[in-house]
Amino acid sequence: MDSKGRVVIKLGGSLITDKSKSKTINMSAIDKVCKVILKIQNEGYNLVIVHGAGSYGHILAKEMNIADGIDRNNEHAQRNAVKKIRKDMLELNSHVIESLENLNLRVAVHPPSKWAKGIGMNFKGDITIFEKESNRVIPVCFGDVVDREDEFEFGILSGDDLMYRLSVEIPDVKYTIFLLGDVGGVMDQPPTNPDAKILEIWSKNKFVKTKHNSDIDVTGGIDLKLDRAARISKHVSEVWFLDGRNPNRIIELINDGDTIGTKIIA
Ligand code: IP8
Repeated sequence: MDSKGRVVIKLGGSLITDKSKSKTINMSAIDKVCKVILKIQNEGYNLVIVHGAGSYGHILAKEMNIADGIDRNNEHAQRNAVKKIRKDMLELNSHVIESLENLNLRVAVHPPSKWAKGIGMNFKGDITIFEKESNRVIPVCFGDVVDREDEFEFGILSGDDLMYRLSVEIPDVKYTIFLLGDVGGVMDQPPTNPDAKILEIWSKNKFVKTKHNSDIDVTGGIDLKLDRAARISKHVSEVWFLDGRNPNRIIELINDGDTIGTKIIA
């Protein structure tokens, strides 16, 4: 079957792990999303999967100040932490891969520490490896600790920056989906407020007070995601923030053109 185009999906770290407790996996959430990924492939789309770090990356990265690069006074401990976070990210990734493979989906994993250098949207790395897979093989990557070519030596490359580059540079992306762990989309008020409602549309010039737990997240939480999503929406017409706990909404979106969640426009 000819492909209907590509769907790029990020499984947020707060969906696939408990972000507050070191290395706690949410396997049932992963399995639920992977079943939907199978359905999307059966609908005739190619997929690209990115996942966040959750409690397999953010807690130790925060504790050891990895996002700010090398600290000469704490070099040895930091280098050990970099190794440990990379190993933990591979462990988290292996849970996602196992879930996909249990459904007989074929995958190709591209750990950023092996092919990307630098942080932020302009990191260096050959994105074309993600379009070279043969049909129906799903390329997978994740937020990671990467090397930097400057005096900082290493830093954190967020899955949200990977989402930007992959959505914009790989041809034929029809949908870019950010799956969130604890909300149904972008909320009109901090999600802790019981009156908070899901915004149907979010655009950059609309001010929204978001909740960002800076105690845990070393990248940029919802604000980084929204910035990258708005930039992606200049190139991809369907960019959405959806509730990862209800992944069937992706199918609804693809089949009916609409669903519960937030559409991002630049
Ligand atoms: O959760 C962060 O990636 P993100 C990666 O996609 C690490 O922002 C290792 C903390």
